[in-house]
Amino acid sequence: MKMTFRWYGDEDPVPLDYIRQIPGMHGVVSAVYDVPVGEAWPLANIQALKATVEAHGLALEVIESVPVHEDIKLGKPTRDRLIDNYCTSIRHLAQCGIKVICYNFMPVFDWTRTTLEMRLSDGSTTLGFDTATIDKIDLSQGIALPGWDASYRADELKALLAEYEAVDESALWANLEYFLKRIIPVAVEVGIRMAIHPDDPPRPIFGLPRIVKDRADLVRLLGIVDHPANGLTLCSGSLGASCKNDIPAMVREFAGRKRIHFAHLRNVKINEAGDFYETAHRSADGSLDMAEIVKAYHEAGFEGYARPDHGRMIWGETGKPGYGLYDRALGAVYLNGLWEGIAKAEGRH
Ligand code: DNO
Ligand code: MN
Repeated sequence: MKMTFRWYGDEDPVPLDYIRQIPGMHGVVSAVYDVPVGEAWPLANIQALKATVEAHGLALEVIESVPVHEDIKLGKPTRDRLIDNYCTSIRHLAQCGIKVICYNFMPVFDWTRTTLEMRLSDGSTTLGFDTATIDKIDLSQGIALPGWDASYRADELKALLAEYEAVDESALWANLEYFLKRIIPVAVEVGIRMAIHPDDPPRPIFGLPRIVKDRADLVRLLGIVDHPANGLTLCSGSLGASCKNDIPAMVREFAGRKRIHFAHLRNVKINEAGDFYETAHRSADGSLDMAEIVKAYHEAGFEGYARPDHGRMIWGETGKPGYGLYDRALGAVYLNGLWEGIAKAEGRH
């Protein structure tokens, strides 16, 4: 397991020098942020990012994410040109030594929360999701959702949602299949492993379909192109927000099949209604048994990349919610500690 940390480029308030000081840190996962979604990432931009990261003693082998243009998810005629661009990005990334590309296929919204600063009893703040609040939101008034309110103008959002009226789950599957059948052969050719991130949270939202939310979806997805290049980012906190998902079992199955290339490790406190909030990484702090999850990776001989996914805001830190330095650093060290303990215990038997 190679431990990594998400870094948002030069704008990130967490400097690479600090990330390097986290014990056991192999590298960062990042992206080219100044190219509009849908355009190919120029080689020079990727090379510059890689040089910056490596100059700080860290590796850049995972990209999170190369975003998928909405027209591809909608299956519009423009998708062929956009998929060509996506393939060019894959080729350029491979030329720069990238091994894994994380992406997702969620319509319109990436991860969605109803609060970015829920206060916990220890005074820290965290991200939370409340189903009753979500179900009350009227998107025709624009997005009044934390983290999203500035992303689309009200009229743009309305037009985009109208286009999705024709896209149900089966149409979205067909569009994902079309995309995978075009990009995976390119990934195979250049030695890149694609790793889809599951839907977060794992449920339909605002009437938009979501198709990467449970074991059956993952099995179906991997079957579309049955090759290791068509793989997963297994996000414990995203899938684990549904009490129907058994994360250690999913890890055993899919890491056992060598189809997990990137492990997102975080804990969540959940209830039956689907409400949840993100906790510190320890098993005792949330609903997921993190030790069991890490053990499942260890038993599967996992050699891929992992990262502490999100963290709480602690010790007075401000910045991008979920992506502060301190709690994610504690998470990385805890996860590496679990790994070492499990490795030693198994070595004795
Ligand atoms: C949530 C996060 C996401 C993720 C993207 C990947 O769990 O990991 O922001 O990075 O959805 O495309
Ligand atoms: Mn994740």
